[in-house]
Amino acid sequence: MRGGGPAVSWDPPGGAFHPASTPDYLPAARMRELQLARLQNVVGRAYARVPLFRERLDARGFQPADFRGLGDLERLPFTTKADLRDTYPFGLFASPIEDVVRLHASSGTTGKPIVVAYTRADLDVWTSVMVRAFAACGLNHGDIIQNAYGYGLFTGGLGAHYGAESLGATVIPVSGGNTDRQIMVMKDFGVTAICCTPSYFIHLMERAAELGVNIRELPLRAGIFGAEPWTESMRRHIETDSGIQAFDIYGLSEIIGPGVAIECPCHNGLHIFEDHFYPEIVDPESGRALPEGEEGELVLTTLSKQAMPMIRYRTRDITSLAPGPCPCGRTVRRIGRIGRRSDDMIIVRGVNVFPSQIEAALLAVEGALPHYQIVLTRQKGLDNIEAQVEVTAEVFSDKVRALEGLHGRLCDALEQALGLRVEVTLAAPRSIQRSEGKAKRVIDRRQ
Ligand code: DLL
Repeated sequence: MRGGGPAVSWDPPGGAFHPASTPDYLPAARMRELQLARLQNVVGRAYARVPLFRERLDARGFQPADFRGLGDLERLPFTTKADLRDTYPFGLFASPIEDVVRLHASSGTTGKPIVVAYTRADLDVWTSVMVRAFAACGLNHGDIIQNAYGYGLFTGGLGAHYGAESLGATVIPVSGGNTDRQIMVMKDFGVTAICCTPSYFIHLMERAAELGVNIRELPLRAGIFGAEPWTESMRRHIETDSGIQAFDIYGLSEIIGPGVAIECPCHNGLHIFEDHFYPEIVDPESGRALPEGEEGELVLTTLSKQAMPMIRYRTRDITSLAPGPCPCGRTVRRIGRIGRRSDDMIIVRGVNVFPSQIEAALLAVEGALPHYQIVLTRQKGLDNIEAQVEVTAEVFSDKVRALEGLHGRLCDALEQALGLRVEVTLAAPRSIQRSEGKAKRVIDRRQ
């Protein structure tokens, strides 16, 4: 279980894990050498075993042997989600099915899911990056980790599970849902860290308060939150109300699941486990590589995946490579928080709007809660955008004048942020549906 990449070290059985011995601290030049060797290997493997990739390389007149430097990556074709759909279910596998020891799937917005595969060695890599991810959040042997990511075809549950277990922490595989039981577990089992989506944690905080449980008085000190976009305002809300430290974890099924990148306690970007996942940032329109610091679409290449290598996978997630070193001492590069996807842009009356802009604007106004939904409708050919946002019980039971004041402030904040008048509806506390996994923020009724 503890393989997957260069050595990582633990004290004798059951002892503490030492992140300093991981590739997170490799000098950049050594990391580039390692990446090049692994890239050459993965390109050769994909060429030999994945017909779609071979056809595309042949069409370009490019042979794996032509791959001599990291700069050659740009000469390779992209892989997209459509490629996964078109070859459903097993068409991109580079290992025979008998060597595949696990399948996961991610539900698409339409039709069939996309299927992802792991060999034994792939699972070991996944476990090793999740160990490093937890360690980056300051967790170790002795921590009690409540894993509230869903177990099943979703990668969150099992991905976090094996990482936490291999770290030597005590894992509670509670999975998502059953909120009252989650709170009982958190309180009775002395949980020190929790893994779930940020929106679900907010729901847990709210329910805990209703049940008279004060999270601040529990040993809980860290949350490993990801699988959906969230904002700095959301982090502030979580940290202020619960007293825990909130860490952002990023990943996607196509690449491995959770554990592609994670924040350290400096919270200035997410460290990529770049000995296994090679990052590029490209212009989402032209596909051209962008320099460090510029925002664009994250493209990832797996460097060690056997069962399903992904070459230049277009994640559609928009971010940038953070410049400069991190004070934590890790040398691996960082990406900025992923606030949006290239495909979650809403166009309303000709204005481009991202849900994250709406979240940031709403949460900046006192009295608004981080429970909101965006509803799009079309009347007589004209688009309408409505933001439904819950307000605190005090505000809701307050005088009409106070409600009107808040309504006005929210409308103004949104107009300023988006350059668009948004219809705001103040919703009663608990009236917007809570999610146990990824929150559904946008309801598009325009079709
Ligand atoms: O969400 C894997 C995961 C599980 C990540 C648990 C973190 C924690 P998918 O279901 O394939 O995999 O969804 C991947 O979710 O392309 C992003 O758009 C979004 N996403 C994941 N993490 C973050 C994050 C898992 N920290 C898609 N911030 C990705 C913003 C995120 N978006």
